Amino acid sequence: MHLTMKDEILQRFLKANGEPISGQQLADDFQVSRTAIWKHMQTLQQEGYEFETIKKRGYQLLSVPDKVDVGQLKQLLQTDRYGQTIHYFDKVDSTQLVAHELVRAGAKDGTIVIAEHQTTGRGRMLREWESTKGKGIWMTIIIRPTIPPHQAPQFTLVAAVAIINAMKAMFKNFTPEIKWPNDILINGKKTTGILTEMIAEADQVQALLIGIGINVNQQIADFPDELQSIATSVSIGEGEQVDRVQLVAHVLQFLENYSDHYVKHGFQFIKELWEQSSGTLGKQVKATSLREVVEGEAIRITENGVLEIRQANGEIKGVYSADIEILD
Ligand code: BT5
Repeated sequence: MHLTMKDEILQRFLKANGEPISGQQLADDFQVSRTAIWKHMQTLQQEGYEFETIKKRGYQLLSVPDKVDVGQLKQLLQTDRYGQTIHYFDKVDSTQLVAHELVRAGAKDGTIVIAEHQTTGRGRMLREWESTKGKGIWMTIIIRPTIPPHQAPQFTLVAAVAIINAMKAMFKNFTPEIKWPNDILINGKKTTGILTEMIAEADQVQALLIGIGINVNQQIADFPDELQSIATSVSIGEGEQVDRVQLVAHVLQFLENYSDHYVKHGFQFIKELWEQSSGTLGKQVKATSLREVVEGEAIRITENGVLEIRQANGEIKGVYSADIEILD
């Protein structure tokens, strides 16, 4: 991954553990003038990094802003494509809307849009997604898999298992569960929502826009009243402040692996992972879709990602897209 000089300067300060580094030293190392170094320092300060100038010793990094640091993210990422192009914003209406524009402009497979704050974050069916500033991961990944349009909904499940396994790799104090189709729950409350949108021709997907919203560092009081009883965050589950950059890097790594695996080898492996983390199968559920309400036991997901429900009269119904209420 190519780092800009500003990113590399920042890395030097992060590795220095609070020790000062002189402007002359940096100028020598990067073979540029001290003025050029000073300009990069100015930019870092504008981005919220605080430095103190210590006479004869140079700049000392005092604090880093609480934001998803793109330089750090680039450094951590070991993916081939996912996250190799990053569009970072302090504030946007919705990362999905920005991603749609980028797709029209020809954005590459794996391009991500990430924002600290969304003013009109979106859920499914134009519902609102609350995106508190600086506390979550509000991100859209543009992917261009070679698949027919009817396979697109399975990517919601691919994304769900990627996020679940990223969380399991990083956190020990909770076990995240998937609620079909697009929620991740911690202790029964929603911590993550996924919104998969598609741009396609009749027989071929042009792009999928996988929107991922993860509540990371909110405390309960940070949520609006109407969400306080149904929402939670990773930090509440884990019991400590969480490094968002690490979590983004893990999610992108798992997502790249799983979507490549899915495109090459089909749904079976994803299905098994999904079943291992399902908080829906075996439960009594009520599925409300635009067309109907189906109640019964959630018995399995099919090869197409459809949820099958056994109703009280024994009849099995497949549900394609719905809101699920778990009854027991
Ligand atoms: C979702 O919709 O769960 C998909 C959410 C996707 C959000 C991401 S953020 C990055 C990208 N850019 C966007 O604009 N969107 C995507 P759905 O299943 O329809 O759930 C929406 C419902 O979840 C709302 O009606 C609320 O009840 C609830 N909700 C809203 N904000 C929440 C939050 N922060 N945490 C937990 N629940 C929330």
